[in-house]
Amino acid sequence: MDGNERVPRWAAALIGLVTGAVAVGVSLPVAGLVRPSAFPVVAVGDAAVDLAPAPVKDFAIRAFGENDKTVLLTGVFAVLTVIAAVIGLLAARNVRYGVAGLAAFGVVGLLAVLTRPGAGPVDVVPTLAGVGAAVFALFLLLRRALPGGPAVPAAVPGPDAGVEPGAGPGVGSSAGPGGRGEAPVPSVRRAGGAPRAFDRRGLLIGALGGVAVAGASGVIGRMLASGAEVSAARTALRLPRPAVPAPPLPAGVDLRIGGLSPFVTPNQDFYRVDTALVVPQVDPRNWTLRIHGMVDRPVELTFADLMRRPLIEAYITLCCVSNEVGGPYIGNARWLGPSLAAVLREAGVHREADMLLATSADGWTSGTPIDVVLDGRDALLALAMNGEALPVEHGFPVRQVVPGLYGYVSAVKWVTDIKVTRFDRDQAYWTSRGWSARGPVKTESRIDVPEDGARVHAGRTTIAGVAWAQHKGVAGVEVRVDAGPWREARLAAAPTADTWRQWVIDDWDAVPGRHVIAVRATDATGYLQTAERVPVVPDGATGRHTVTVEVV
Ligand SMILES: Nc1nc2c(c(=O)[nH]1)N[C@H]1C(S)=C(S)[C@@H](COP(=O)(O)O)O[C@H]1N2
Ligand SMILES: [Mo]
Repeated sequence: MDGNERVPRWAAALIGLVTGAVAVGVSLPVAGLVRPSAFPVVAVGDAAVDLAPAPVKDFAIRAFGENDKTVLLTGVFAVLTVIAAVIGLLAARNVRYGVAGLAAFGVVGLLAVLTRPGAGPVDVVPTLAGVGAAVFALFLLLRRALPGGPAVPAAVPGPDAGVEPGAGPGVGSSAGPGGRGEAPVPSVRRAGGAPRAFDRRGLLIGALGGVAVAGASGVIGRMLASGAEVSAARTALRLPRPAVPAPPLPAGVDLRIGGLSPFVTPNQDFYRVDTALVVPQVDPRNWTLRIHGMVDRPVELTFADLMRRPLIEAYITLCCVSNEVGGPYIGNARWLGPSLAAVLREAGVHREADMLLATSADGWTSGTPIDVVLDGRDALLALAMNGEALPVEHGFPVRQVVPGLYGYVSAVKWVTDIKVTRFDRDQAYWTSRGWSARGPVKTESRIDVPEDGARVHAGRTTIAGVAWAQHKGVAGVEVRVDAGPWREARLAAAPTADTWRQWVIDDWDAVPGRHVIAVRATDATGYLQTAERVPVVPDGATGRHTVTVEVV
């Protein structure tokens, strides 16, 4: 140990950080070759999302939202950074501790990787490669920091000679590191008890080398995982014409009011909600959809099979059960795809079956009521969104879309497997985490204009928004200012009952002061949107959206 005490703490921490960077950097391209979800950093993050215990669950459930992914990954990286620095400090005291630390690190990675849905034995390779490279880097850096014969292994009592990577590339050159003009402290060169001095320059050069290796392999890894091929396949796709085109949009479907959500949500503005820390890259050429379980004739469909089927085009408004009253997790698009019901009928669904357990390429599941899918509505295996192939983050190449159901029970993206089953036999992802098994969309409405907290000028003012009651249809919207009477809003047209509907009041006479505007919708069944406030868990929020404005 004696000599190693001469490695200053900062240098020890640096050795740890570079070692950690090498581990992460090397595992990334290997994961790119093996399976992107076998990248241990993401697997640990995914496992954290899935395993979140009860107290963290509310938070994890909000991890429905997409910012939380960045937060989570940043957190994982922050923890990794600290652990790596600690491993460096330990290794400087005794290289065995450092190796043990890296091994522990690897075990956590392996556990996460192997518990991912659909994990196979090859998924251990990226983690093992990363840890192996890190052990190598650790020895190398320690060796450079304390040059001279047995410096590093001397810290390892016993059979260290076998561990010593002395034969490895670069190590031998530490006596005269690659092309360096001047030698390090010459006195440290000789082994055998001669004092060994910390070689700052040697270490820094070694660290730069480590960072370069980590960076280069990280870049290669990103290229491998970037989905360039999938995105090329997506761009090359020629969409067939629909056998059943969507009815032409009636005039006046879009009131074109500034600040009001457009009737059709552009793809780039469409909300995104999923548990995927990295977007699954699914190549349509390798994609298949297996339909099995309680059916007479299990089938496996290719993407070409789907494209050959009669395609239905429909405007359908999709919304998320975790959308708060007035929230943004809702959008309306023109979807295109074969009928899910027709595919199921061909497979021959057993009478006792009541649920479709659909699984995505990344192992997420939804549980959809079969009666809803078979009742004649446009339940689709969608392959296009607003006239283009599904954007990758919205489920390319194929996703389910079922009007009238929240996304978590119906809108599985990157779908690869549909098991025909029963609610009392199988549970889907969110249902096993406290959300209700069946998720019919609740009749709701939202004020888009004016915005909450806005300052508006006194006088004639427009109030506008959207209302939705998918597959029932919106029959009326009323607006109230303060304690005034409910006033009937003018409804924009809607092509079917499956989309949201814009509404407007264009002659509110705003008088100076603070005002609270409230909205409520009535659907075509005569149901009036309840004022009762309930949270999003377990089956969707209710209550009336209000905005408060300052009229000046
Ligand atoms: N594979 C997969 N599909 C999924 C999810 C998911 O986490 N993974 N989330 C669902 C939820 S909760 C919603 S609301 C919709 C959102 O679809 P979007 O991201 O295209 O708006 O996708 C659904 N499909
Ligand atoms: Mo959702």
